[in-house]
Amino acid sequence: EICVIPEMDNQLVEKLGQHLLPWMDQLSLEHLNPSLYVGLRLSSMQAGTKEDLYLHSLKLDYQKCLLGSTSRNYNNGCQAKPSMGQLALYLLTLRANCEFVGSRKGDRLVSQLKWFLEEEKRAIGHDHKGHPHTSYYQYGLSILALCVHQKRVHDSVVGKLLYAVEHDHHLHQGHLSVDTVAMAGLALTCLERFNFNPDLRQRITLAIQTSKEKILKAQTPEGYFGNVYSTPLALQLLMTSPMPRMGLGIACLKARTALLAILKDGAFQNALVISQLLPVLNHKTYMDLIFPDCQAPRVMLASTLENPSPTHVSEMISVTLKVSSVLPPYQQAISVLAGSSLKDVLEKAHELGGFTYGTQASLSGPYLTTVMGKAVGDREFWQLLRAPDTPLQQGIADYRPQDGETIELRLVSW
Ligand code: B12
Repeated sequence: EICVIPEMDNQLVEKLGQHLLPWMDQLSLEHLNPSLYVGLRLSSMQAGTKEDLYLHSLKLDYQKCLLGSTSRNYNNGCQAKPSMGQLALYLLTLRANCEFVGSRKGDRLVSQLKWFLEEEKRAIGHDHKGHPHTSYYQYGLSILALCVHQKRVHDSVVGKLLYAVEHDHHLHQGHLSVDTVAMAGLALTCLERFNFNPDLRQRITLAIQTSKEKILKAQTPEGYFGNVYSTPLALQLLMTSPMPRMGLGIACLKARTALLAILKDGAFQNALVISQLLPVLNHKTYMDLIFPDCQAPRVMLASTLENPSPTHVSEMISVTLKVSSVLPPYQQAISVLAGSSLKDVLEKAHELGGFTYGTQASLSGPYLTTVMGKAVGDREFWQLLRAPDTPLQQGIADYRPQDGETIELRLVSW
């Protein structure tokens, strides 16, 4: 059986693409997002010169910050070095533009990524009792990035990913992370295609099968794999190759129907998740970065003149903000304009006094790192929940609370 996503309404797909355009005007290192470029190149749409300029900025900044001077107090305007996963996404960006790393600079990037992986391998440890400093998601992503550039990694590095798939090390707080499993599956699929680790061949084939089965089992009654936002990556993996008798075809059709409904609802606001979905809607996956088709015709995206929020409501709503992970606990009803984001609520609470918070820019948007002066420790995070106990599926910038809702910020380990 095969997983196909039949053509979707062009206008709907174009609207998604248009969502990316404003992000592509933001060319500071903090905002540059290699995933956007990859998603657009694997989509049926293009942004013309804006896209070229974006690639140019990505190259300048990433190369400067990754290869720049190593002297401690001279950091050529780089706030922070891109992380392992960001470096991996940058390598995918180059492939999306049909470039191979080849030059001396490129080789240094490859070495850096390999070195990152070695460090992570060490952190996981011989007995697999430890954890990567980043995550298995970034571990898989990095192997994938090297693989599409036809760069091999040691069996011992691949072995850690295999072990994680074989032993459910993708659990986040007891829940299967479908995104992580999908990324691992994509990385292993690439390795299998090139037969880069022949001694591991059987285990790789089996682990790909296992990750697909896990994802199919994680399908919700509505049709999502995991949740709505992990469905794009899950589909990318399922679309890579057929599977014998697993109900694959039906499962994918069901996911497509669910996606279509939620797309019409406008649930895909986040540029990163859009960038993971666009390839799927164009029957492409990250596997297509192995031999990308850079000549494929893509339609030009027109920026919409449509005003962003045609809502003229000035209605106020009340949202209760609660933090119990600190002493004394904080709880306060905050009144904000209807349609405000959770970030607006936090900001308002801050203005009213008695509440502080801090964020860090990430490819998914502002990531909440500090609440009431309490910063997250190793493998901890500030979880966003709707009372009593429902974790939010969106971040503070995207989630828009309803009137009367209670939002809890809870420090948890993962
Ligand atoms: Co998360 N997370 N996550 N996450 N996470 C994903 C991004 C995704 C897509 C998963 C999903 O639901 N399918 C959603 C976002 C959906 C959307 O945008 N609409 C998601 C969500 C919803 C959350 C939470 C909001 C859940 C909650 O609390 N209810 C929280 C964030 C709350 C906050 O702001 N404090 C959350 C937490 C986590 C943990 C478990 C802590 C880890 C991150 C810690 C770590 O890696 N050291 C986590 C991971 C690993 C991921 C995952 C699987 C990979 C991210 C990654 O490494 N990307 C993605 C899956 C995906 O992207 N499809 C989900 C690659 C690197 C290169 O990109 O930007 O540098 P990066 O990575 C950083 C950010 O992604 C950040 O942590 C990464 C490491 O520093 N981060 C952020 C992780 N999750 C989220 C979520 C949001 C909204 C933001 C702004 C940032």
